Amino acid sequence: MRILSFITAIFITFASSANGISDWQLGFQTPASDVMRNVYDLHNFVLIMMTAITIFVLFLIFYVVFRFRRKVNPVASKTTHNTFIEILWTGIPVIILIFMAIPSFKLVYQQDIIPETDMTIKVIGHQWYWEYQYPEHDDISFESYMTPDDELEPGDIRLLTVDNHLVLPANKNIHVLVTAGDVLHSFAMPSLGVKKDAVPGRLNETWFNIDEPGIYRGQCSELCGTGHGYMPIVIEALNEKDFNNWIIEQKSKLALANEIPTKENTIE
Ligand SMILES: [Cu+2]
Repeated sequence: MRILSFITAIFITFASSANGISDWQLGFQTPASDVMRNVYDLHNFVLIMMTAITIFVLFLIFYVVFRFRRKVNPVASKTTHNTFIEILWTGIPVIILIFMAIPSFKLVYQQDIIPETDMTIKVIGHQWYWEYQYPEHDDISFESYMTPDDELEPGDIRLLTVDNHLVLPANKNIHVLVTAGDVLHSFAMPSLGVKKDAVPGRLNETWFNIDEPGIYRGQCSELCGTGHGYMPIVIEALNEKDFNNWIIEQKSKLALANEIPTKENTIE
């Protein structure tokens, strides 16, 4: 049991690091939502089971190879059936699978059933950027492009930095509508336990609740063309007050933009 907890500890150590991301990372990003914590726990639980089963089967193979080799066991047994053992090796795996299935189904429903939500955002995948809309906040909307290498500031993470963050409140249930404007994309945020296909002409929905303010990073996760690797997702979670201020700021920007006369809205 000590070895098993050691193996799990290695994975956990690799997974938890500042900002949830580190060089040569093995394992998951640090969970930042309740759903992801459950995904993480289920993963570790199954990992322990898998490790135990693998070691046990390996032990059996070695035991049979050595114990029944020709030298020490010249006359081979002719046994072909043993009802008791067959009941055992059918029954025990069934019990193990049930133990894995129960938390697994619980998790599937936790992800799938959208609770009462506090706000809705719409995410639209494009070749190769994301568009974010806030239908409940005066239709604020903007596009989010990856920052190219030659424009990165010190401390920016290459391929995971964007010009406009998806700004959201922390500790709120957020309803996410996902679609695409051209081809298939996928909105994936590993630390929140979210991955939803963005399908042209179809509106998919999911939800998440971010634990605390911070920066969270994801990527498009459905091959969508040559720029697929260059459309990261950056969520900036703010506390409620900062988020409300951000909304006010965006609304005034919107109002200002509408006031400036353009060719289309100037009366001649
Ligand atoms: Cu893609």
